[in-house]
Amino acid sequence: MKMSWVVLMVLAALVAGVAVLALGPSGAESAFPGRNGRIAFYSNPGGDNFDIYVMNADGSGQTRLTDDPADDTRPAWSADGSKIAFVSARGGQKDIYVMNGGGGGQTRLTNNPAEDSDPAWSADGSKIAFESGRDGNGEVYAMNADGTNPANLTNNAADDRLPAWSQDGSKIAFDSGRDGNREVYVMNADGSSQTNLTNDPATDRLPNWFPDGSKIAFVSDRDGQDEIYVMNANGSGVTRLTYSNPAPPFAPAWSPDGLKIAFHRDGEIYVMNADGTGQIKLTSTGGAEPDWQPLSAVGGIAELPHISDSSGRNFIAPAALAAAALAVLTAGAWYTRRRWLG
Ligand SMILES: [Ca+2]
Ligand SMILES: [Ca+2]
Ligand SMILES: [Ca+2]
Repeated sequence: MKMSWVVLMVLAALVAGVAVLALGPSGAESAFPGRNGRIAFYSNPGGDNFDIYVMNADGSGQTRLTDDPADDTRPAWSADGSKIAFVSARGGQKDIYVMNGGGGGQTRLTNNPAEDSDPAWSADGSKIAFESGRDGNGEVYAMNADGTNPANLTNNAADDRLPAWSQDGSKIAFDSGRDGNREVYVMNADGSSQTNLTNDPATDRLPNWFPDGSKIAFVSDRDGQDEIYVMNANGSGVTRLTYSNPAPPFAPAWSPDGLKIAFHRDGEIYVMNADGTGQIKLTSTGGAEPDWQPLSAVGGIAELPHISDSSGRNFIAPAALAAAALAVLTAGAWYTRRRWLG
């Protein structure tokens, strides 16, 4: 009898993992700067439907936030870490919803028979980008954060999807098949100047901004199977981060301090250092499309881990932040935004 339960548990875990993978890789939410908070993801440990979960950055404290019989997927934290946009089919079709970070106040934002998916907040919280097929093919839209005034930003006959809003609000990265294979594009937040960043015959997709907007992580199969890469925001300096054998990683999501990247592999959430080393598995009952909560400096610097630069200015960072990483962070807009702390 005991053995039967073990077999059933293993089978249930396998089914959950397969179901997570069947939804496909996605999750291009931006990484907004701040302290590292919790990691949101979606999972189906009971094998019946997907719900949104959060956990601490070390995998502890896994907590379910939604409890609806329909699938709830693709969570995206707001830049101030207070809200989560997500996708739910609870209205009979996939629409964008929003809730408080603790799961309260679940509110529907879109109501369209086409599939609306992959929400991504603007840094000031006033807008949410998403993808939808409502105009006949996948397009990236932006709407007010209350769901009003959705506008088609991409307007291209190919499939455009997976928006990720840069931390200064000026750019939206996305991926598109308009050049015959998937490429990571960037455009201005009003949809102008749509530019191919990857220009590679392979499948390039799933863009996620580094918290200061200087770099973009993405997934490409240019070396034979899907792996996580990083490039500068103009497409230069492509660097491969993962070497997987055999299961490929998907949906990279930078930590708000820029030192870690969460992703999913084989239907479970992992985290690694930003250079690809130190990969650690965080979940064991399924998980997909992690997004890392930014925590703002609401409590003042005294209660936060912080360091000082050579001119004596303080900013939030892990106490163990290496000098090399400090140089990168102080060169970016992320640092400029936080000078007031010092
Ligand atoms: Ca559900
Ligand atoms: Ca399109
Ligand atoms: Ca490509």
